[in-house]
Amino acid sequence: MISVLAGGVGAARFLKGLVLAVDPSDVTAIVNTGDDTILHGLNISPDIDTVTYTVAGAIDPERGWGLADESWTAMANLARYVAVRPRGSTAAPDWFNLGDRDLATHFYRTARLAEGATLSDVTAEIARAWNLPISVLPMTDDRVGTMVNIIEDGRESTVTFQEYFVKRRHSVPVTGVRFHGIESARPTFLAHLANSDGIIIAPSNPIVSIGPIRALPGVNEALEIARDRVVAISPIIAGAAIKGPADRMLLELGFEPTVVGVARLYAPICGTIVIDQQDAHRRDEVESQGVRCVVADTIMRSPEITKALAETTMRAIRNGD
Ligand code: FO1
Repeated sequence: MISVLAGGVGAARFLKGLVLAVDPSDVTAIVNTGDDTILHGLNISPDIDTVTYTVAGAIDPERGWGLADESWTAMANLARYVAVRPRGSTAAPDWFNLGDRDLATHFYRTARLAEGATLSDVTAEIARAWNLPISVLPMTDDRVGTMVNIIEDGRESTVTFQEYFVKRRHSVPVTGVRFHGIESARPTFLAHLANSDGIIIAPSNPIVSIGPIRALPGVNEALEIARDRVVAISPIIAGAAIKGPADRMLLELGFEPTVVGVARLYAPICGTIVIDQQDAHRRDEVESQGVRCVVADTIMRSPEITKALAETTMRAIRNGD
């Protein structure tokens, strides 16, 4: 069994290549739910949906989130209510775009959770509806919320992850991140970690995508024990993130936004780190952090390149013993 610790777009693209390189029925994606939010009374799990839609081949390829061939009639009609919304009301949140087709997923998830199903159950049902060849598991069935401290107009405040990422287009400085509810949340996947032949840390944001998964009670310790079977793919290439604010966020929170900084963060829990060929000259510095270093093409521009990256990652797992 292969477990993949996953955030959103980068992880989803990697999984799409992994299923070409190994038997997909051996793969479980363990997905961050710290980005989950409730809007319009709907339970929205963006990273789970990004993984599901991408592996299903249904994702919008340009945006990297939401469904292809989407229409936006429901969103357009919200404008009518924005105009009459009383001051202070959070109804009609028009800053978070939910496509008409995508809404069906949130309707189903919300209704099933209201019936008492767990998020794990519902996620498996949605995966089945999309004929996914892999298993998708939320990191926890309990509510965890990533909260971001930001500075805006010179003032510090705390907002939810989506209020930072989408509403403010991750354009404001971050001074801290915490995971509300994490202490009492139970991970769904400790047995998976113990039984996995390999654990892959996908190329996701180390702070807000992999961070919540690691912070669940018992997970970091389980990864330390499994360390020789854990391989991480750096989401940072030549000092920058391909997509999203990972580079800026690392810097703002006092970490080095380079492959060396990523190696330092992951060294306690991973035996090998895969870095991009553009960073090949930093191999010795990465290894000086106490991890083995493998160089590959990590920019997932095509299914062939992504499959080759997955094969390299699998070889690194096998050589970890
Ligand atoms: N990202 C945006 O930048 N703008 C949006 O309006 C937006 C809507 C959205 C709806 C459903 C969904 O599953 C994802 C959505 N995302 C949107 C992406 C999401 O905010 C991020 O991908 C993750 O939370 C970060 O991994």
